[in-house]
Amino acid sequence: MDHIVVGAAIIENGRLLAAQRADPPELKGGWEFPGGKVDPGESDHDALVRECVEELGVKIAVGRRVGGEWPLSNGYILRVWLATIASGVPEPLEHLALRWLGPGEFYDVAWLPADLPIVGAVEGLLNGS
Ligand code: 9L3
Ligand code: MG
Repeated sequence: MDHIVVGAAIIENGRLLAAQRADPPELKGGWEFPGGKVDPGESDHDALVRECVEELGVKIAVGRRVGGEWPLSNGYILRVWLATIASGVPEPLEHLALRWLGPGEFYDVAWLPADLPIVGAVEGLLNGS
């Protein structure tokens, strides 16, 4: 669908996967939930699975939705789901780096402004609050 971006909050053993963007220049170095634009005719779910294969080389299992629609600065909206890794080990195929953030480390990276509020929502879901 037009203007929809999907992102994955991938959790493993209580740790959250953060990915450092390589581009565009204005976002380079910022940390995000991996994901990307939904293609025309593609479901959100299929786009999320596809993006995690392309960007990380892993097959994910999609879980609960994290909040509703998170605004992006370019008029797009971001939809985020919790996810776990079904197979593979994530590699930064399109990012500068990946980091697993343990409990208490969720704010140790410079999240993109759009993604930052989502981190709190992820924490809330994990803590059951
Ligand atoms: N974006 C922001 N936060 C995210 C993701 C996956 C994407 N967690 C923004 C960055 C780009 C746009 O959405 O401006 C499209 O993302 P991509 O297809 O370049 O990854
Ligand atoms: Mg992307």
